[in-house]
Amino acid sequence: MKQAETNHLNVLPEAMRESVRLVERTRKYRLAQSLRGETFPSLSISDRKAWLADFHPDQRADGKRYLLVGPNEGNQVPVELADLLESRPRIALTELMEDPSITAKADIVTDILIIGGGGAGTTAAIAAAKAGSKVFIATKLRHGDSNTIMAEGGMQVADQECDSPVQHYLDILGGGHFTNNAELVEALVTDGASALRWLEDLGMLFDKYPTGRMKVRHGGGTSRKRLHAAGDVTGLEMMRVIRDKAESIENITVSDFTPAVELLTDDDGRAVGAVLERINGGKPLIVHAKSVIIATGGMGRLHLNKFPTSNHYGATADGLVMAYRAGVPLRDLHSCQYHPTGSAYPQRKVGLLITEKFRGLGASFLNKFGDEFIFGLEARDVTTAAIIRECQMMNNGVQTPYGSVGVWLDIPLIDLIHGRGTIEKEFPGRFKEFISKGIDIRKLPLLAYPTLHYQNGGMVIGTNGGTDMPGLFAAGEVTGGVHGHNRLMGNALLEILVFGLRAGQSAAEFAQSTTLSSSPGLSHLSAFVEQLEQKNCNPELNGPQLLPVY
Ligand code: MEZ
Repeated sequence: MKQAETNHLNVLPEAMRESVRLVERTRKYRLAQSLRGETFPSLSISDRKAWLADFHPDQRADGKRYLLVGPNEGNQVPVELADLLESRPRIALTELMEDPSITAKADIVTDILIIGGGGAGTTAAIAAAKAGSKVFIATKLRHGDSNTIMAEGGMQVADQECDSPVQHYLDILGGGHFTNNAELVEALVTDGASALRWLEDLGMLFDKYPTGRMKVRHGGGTSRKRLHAAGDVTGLEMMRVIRDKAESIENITVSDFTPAVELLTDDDGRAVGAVLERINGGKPLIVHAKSVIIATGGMGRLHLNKFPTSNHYGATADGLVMAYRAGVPLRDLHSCQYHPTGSAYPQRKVGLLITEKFRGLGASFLNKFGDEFIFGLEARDVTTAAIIRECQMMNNGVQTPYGSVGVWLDIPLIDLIHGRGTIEKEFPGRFKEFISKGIDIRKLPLLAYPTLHYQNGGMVIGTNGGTDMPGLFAAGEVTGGVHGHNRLMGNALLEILVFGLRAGQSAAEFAQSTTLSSSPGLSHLSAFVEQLEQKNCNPELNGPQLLPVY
């Protein structure tokens, strides 16, 4: 082969180069197959079940423990989460727990307190303000810093002629292995088209054909093309318009760098505000509110099972911890999503998301011999199990010089299938990210291995976002039920809109039907600490954790 034709390989160590040459050799067969409209065969149902049971990280016997106290006592959950749910309150809380006169005095009074300034929280704020409420958003980092902005490949909405909300509903239930809350799924798919229109009206720039028609793609486990994207920065673009809208509304105040660390409840067992810590130091802030919405996102930064993560730095399960101590039940916490394609090379990019949209446009999975081993658009949990099996059991993974392993995602195939320039146009974010490390994804496959991506379970909610606790609502990744034990791509961005809007509206209705409480306090927290003591739990951790420990 001529020098110029192989230069793109020089960025890789020799051992990996050899494997890429095999990928390049098999590429023409896969191209021909794709042009004939053929795909690698899907797995049989029995293989799916067996591979999930044997290789999915959720099924590992280690890494979990039983909860000893609280509404989910007796449930097995990941150790890292269990330790936080049963942690001690943060130091700053001690004085407040002992002296109720402190929590009785408010620094901030509002109709609705929203904890979390990502996609779900900000959407809820817009809905609540529209319904006439005064809203205060307390966010841990800056407004918008969240998993929403990390979402790349798109949002599922059944708005095409060949599709329907029913079809979408069936895909979600199947993808979740029928463990979903069907009413929540129905709400999600029913509101899909109006949520999409809402975003368009806010000015979101979706990918479109010159005729103005939306481009739609396949995601894993979907029976129809219904992924609507903005390049490979869909969440970032979504957050741009939602944040701009919220910041233009007078009734919404946003407080950056002030994470909530505990809910305030009253003598009637109602959620009536929260204690906020100031990241930059200083006295905690006491917020009194008529209703509260938790929208704190997920827990990827707990690095369950020691996996890398695609998540934002703020994803430390804070909302789950606060809700749990206040007695709100959680569900499906044993179930997490390990996205099949986290980056596995170079080392500085390990865990970074390589969007599923690459597979939606034809990129295939290959082992170290350049052989395809799984259909690229199986549901996520199955694909993840297949990659781990290929590396661990078959020993067919590609070794990196850092001792890690991965499989190839053959991205250059996309330009061959769809025409030159497609990769740069459809994936501007990832193209720039990797070219900065000398890796040209138009020419080189990327090495991938599963990365911790999403918390499938969370707070139990109803279709209006309400919880068991009066005055407490929740939306987004902090909740459970919509996706059951496995979320399909693109349904998280839809969820934050649909349930953000619903929770915002419902919290506003609740706030309008009530008055501020006269007894905001932390008695639920003292009771929780007492339960820990009764069970001889002696936690070392203080929670919520707020930031990852590295
Ligand atoms: O919904 C997701 O998790 C998503 C859009 C991820 C991706 O692969 O891009």
